Amino acid sequence: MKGALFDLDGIIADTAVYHFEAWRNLIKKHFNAEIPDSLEEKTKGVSREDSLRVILDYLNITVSENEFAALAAEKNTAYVEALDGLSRKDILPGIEQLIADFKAHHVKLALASASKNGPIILEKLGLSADFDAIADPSKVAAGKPAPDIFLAAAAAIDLSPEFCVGLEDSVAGVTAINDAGAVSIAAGGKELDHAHQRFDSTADFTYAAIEAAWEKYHH
Ligand code: B16
Ligand code: MG
Repeated sequence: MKGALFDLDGIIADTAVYHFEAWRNLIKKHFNAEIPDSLEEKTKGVSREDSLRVILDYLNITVSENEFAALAAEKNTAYVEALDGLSRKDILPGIEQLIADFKAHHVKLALASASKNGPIILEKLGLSADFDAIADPSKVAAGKPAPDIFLAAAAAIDLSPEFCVGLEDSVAGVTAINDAGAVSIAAGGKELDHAHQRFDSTADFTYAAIEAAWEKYHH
């Protein structure tokens, strides 16, 4: 195991709640409609534009291209405002120790997030210096569940994906890691059982358990 490819939202920090809250408020304000909790999983790991498409399709709402772009931009402004108070205390359980252990074992770290706000978030969490690379989601052809962002993250740390583990909390993200050829480690419920190794929470992410999973499942 030479590299770790990290998802951000739901793995490093609990920002998923802010994403969904921003979508909820936007849809309420513009269409006076509610979005059900069941849509949250369908927007996890999915790009801003694809998330908006999922929500509008669910509500049977059609908008012009300009309105679509304006809605996506307004959501992002609200989301970034909500991130204002984000700091080290918002790092999810187990993650700081895991990062320290990866570094002690010379495992390189790359961010493989669908979020264009990844660099700002790492900065606020005080983790920027720990990462060797951040894959740019605006430069990959297809978003998760396509493997592209994980392939880009592995390439950014000069590693073939087979030497890497990928850490994810979303259905789309686990599929992306598997198709990239890395070993998938998930935090979450049974919807993530397609991962090579699933834990209930990031608190269970120990270096020893992740290394054991890589030894068992890499090809
Ligand atoms: P942004 P991840 C994803 O991040 C989120 O899970 C998803 O809900 C969001 O729509 C996407 O980032 C895009 O984020 O609007 O900030 O560019 O889980 O891949 O780290
Ligand atoms: Mg995620």
